[in-house]
Amino acid sequence: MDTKTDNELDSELSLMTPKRYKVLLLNDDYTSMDFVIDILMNVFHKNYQQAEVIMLEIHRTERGLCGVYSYEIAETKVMQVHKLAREQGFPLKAVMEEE
Ligand code: TYC
Repeated sequence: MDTKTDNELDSELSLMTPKRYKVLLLNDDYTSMDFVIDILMNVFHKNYQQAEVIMLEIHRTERGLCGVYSYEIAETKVMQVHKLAREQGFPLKAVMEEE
């Protein structure tokens, strides 16, 4: 009988499981606090109170978690942040990291 080891089963399951990606915003000295709050509400669907907490966390610690998504959705969020920031003349950066 073909019996798979626990390690083989674990690695098959992990190959089948789609990876998830954190999207983080980075602090800078020029982007306005209000613009970061707008981004968190409009791109990451936070309410005002949640957005303010996350923005202040980034301001204090240099980066903060905005959400966790599939690769394609995370990539799209990063591009949306950069496009909106560029349009308003802000240097705001977003990055994605495997969870
Ligand atoms: N540090 C910025 C300021 O003092 C505010 C800021 C917060 C900028 C979060 C970027 O991701 C950021 N205006």
